[in-house]
Amino acid sequence: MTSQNLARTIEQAREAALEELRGLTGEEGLEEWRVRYLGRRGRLTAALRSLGTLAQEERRVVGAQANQAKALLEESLAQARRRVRESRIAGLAQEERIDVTRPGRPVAMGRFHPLTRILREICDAFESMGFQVVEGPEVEWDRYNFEMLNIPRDHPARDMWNTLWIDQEDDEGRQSMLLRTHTSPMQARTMERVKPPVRVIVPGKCYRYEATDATHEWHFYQVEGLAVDEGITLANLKGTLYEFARRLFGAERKVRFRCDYFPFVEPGVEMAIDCFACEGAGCRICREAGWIEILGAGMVHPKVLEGVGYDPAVHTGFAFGMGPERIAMLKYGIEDIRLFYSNDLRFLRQF
Ligand code: FA5
Repeated sequence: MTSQNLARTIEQAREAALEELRGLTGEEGLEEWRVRYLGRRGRLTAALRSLGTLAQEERRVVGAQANQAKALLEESLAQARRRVRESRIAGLAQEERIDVTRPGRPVAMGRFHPLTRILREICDAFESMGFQVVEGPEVEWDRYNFEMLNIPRDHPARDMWNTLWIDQEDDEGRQSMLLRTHTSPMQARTMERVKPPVRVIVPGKCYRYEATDATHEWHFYQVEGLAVDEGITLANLKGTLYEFARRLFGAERKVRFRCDYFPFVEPGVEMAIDCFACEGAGCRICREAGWIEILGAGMVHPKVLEGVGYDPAVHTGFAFGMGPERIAMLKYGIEDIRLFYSNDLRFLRQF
């Protein structure tokens, strides 16, 4: 190649490169451009390599021209890279701009389910009187749910608890496993494990084969209480439950105890409070009775104590069981128990 031709080739490559560079806006395009003109096989590099074919004087002149062109393209590339980077940053800033004067988005606040609230209130009241919270299995043996509670097989008292049985037979081919119908099995389980004194409170889910209506669910909570020690009397039971009723329903509450029957207590009682809505005068909440029943209770039956190896001549105790759904219904004025389990936010947001 003559020196004139080579000088023209360099000139053309330089012009074409600068022209092309002006139209490039992305980093990838710039890299391709660099390879095409300044890379090992690039147009300008090829021209520089041909310098060796020229006479010395010509090589000096054209070589200087080629080096200038190379320096110019390198400088232009650096500038183009700066330009592309700056415009990318400007674009990002535009996209992510925060308008600090705009009102914030509302934060969705969670809250406790009304049953969680009432369970905590009940447990807190007893914990402050020295009771310990324990929990037990919802799938239970017949032995704990009935037998150890003085309700032998085929005893008519079993009809008080409509039972959901699990397919599990004992050696005699009789069903032996069930969904617990109350939290009372934890009385026997607790006493089997520890020696007196015992003071426990047991919140937990129970299941019964029952049709649902405004006051009945087939699954519901209970809170069981048990206190066993030397010299515990019915007076202790009354005092403890009276204090509980006052904490939950107000300091001016009165309580009423009447006889009731549960096979695992003797004597057995039901406890009612005077209606906190009408102060006992009679209203819709207490169904004109002036009193509202809130739980079953009694002195632990000697047979139950014997069954777990306690000596009823030395140790006595009281037990009680209540339904927190019904207590929450009274306290918050809820008319249908099914609302607790319907997951309706319009209901839940009121608590
Ligand atoms: C019992 O289950 C006894 N274990 C309570 C007890 C414990 C007595 C310790 C003595 C000593 P009862 O079946 O009455 O008793 O149930 C107790 C409470 O559970 C009821 O007062 C009620 O509030 C709640 N309850 C019972 N069945 C249902 C149901 N289907 N739906 C909602 N709550 C229920």
